[in-house]
Amino acid sequence: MEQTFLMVKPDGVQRGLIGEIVKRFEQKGFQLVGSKLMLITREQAEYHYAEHKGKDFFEMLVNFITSGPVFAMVWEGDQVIQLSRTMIGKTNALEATPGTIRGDFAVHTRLNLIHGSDSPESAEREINNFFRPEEIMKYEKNVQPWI
Ligand code: RTP
Ligand code: MG
Repeated sequence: MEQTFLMVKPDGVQRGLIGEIVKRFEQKGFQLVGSKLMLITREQAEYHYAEHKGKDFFEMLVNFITSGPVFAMVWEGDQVIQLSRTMIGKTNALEATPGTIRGDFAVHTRLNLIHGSDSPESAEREINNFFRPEEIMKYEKNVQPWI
């Protein structure tokens, strides 16, 4: 079963959108297996966004993501990595369509509410950056197999 790392960014926490965002993934049929409200360190942020090191927005990105509490989550389900990226919407605010989280709630590319892992390798790396193994819950959900 696939897992992904999702994180409500400081703007989403400030705007009171944690519940709305969690609701969407629950309703889709994914399973929440880890979550916490936390302040992330500069080291964690730089590691998380290492692929963007050297770009003009890197400093701003690290400053923003460490500026206040984030809501870090691990979600599990079939194809959860790709499907959650679809639910999140495009990075560019002008391309994030209505119906997606960014399309419905965000105006700016840099204040885009939520992060989602973009591949199985990123998901593993990001989960390990933010969670200890004992913080991930394994539990049976009593639902029918069609979700
Ligand atoms: P994220 O990693 O936060 O989930 O977002 P993403 O995959 O959709 O986008 P990515 O390309 O990984 O970029 C990471 C974050 O950097 C900011 N960004 N600003 N041209 C820009 O000003 C620019 N490009 C990216 C966004 O906050 C984006 O979420
Ligand atoms: Mg990314």
